[in-house]
Amino acid sequence: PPRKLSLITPSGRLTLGNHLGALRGMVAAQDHATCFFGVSDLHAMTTAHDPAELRERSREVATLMLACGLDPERATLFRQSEVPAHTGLAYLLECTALTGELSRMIQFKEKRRQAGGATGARASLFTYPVLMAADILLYRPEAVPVGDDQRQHVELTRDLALRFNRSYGPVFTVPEIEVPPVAARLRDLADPTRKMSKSAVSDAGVIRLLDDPATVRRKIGRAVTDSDTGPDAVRHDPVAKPGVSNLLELVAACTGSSPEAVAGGAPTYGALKKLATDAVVSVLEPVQRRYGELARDPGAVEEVYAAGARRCVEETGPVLYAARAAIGLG
Ligand code: AQP
Repeated sequence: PPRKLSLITPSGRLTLGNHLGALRGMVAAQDHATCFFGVSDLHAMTTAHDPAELRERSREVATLMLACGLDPERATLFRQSEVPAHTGLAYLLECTALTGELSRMIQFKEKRRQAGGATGARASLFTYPVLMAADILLYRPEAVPVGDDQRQHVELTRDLALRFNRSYGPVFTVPEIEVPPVAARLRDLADPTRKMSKSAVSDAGVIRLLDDPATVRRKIGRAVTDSDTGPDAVRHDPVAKPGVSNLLELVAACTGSSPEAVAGGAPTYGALKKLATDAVVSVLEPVQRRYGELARDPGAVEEVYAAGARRCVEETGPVLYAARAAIGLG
């Protein structure tokens, strides 16, 4: 079976976008791939963070991954920080990477600006793509599915792996870049020009996986639409009607339908928002029920992640060992 690695960063509380765009696909992959699914807690420390909040968010993400259907019998679930090879290999790759190529990373440039420039941005923000390369190379996936925002980082991963192999010997499997099947790309309900993000500054347009039905209804009720009152106001046209199209896509993704079909069943914006609320509540209900059960037994969740970490230590140890030996250590 193919090998698959996916990480979710606890940089905020998980959103419906994370569920529809990532977790659902991870659940499906469990049946046909050897899966490693991680909470990338180290990646949540590249910008200002609060220790207690990080711990709490990591715990919540770990529990929600199970609540969404990830199954420790079929996939290995772990926290990145509990598998020392990630940082161990990252250093060896830092000795392979060049400051020039890291300086060119678009995400670094953007996030450095947001963090207040060179005197506010952490060094880990600069080296983050190298840690990501280590995350990937340790698990030897044949391919990495990437959206546009991560493409440059996976290209760097390939460059580093090829350079290391050329300089020191064939240690790494160089992953192919895979264009993922079009997954739902949810936008912020309050600002449909941006994607729904767990680290968004305002919560108003972000549906969290643990939002109760009243909160879902309120956020969808206030979702931005437009002032079109024509007979065909409810239609899928992402350029002219981003807010309405986002709601149509949201319902389609939740119900396994198409935006056009959804539009056919919703004559007004009010009807569309009612459909959207019902669809989201039905998707969240089983996740929240399962989350409630899991949250009552945090020890059992911890045991799943401890077992996953042990499995990952076994899996990654030989790769790190080979890289250390090749580069001249030990
Ligand atoms: N709005 C979205 N629609 C569909 N999929 C989404 N994903 C994120 N937002 C949406 C997918 O969820 C996974 C999470 O990956 P990540 O934790 O590495 O963070 P991210 O991609 O940067 O997601 P966020 O929620 O926007 O987090 P922040 O705010 O920290 O940047 C990925 O598979 C992503 O595609």
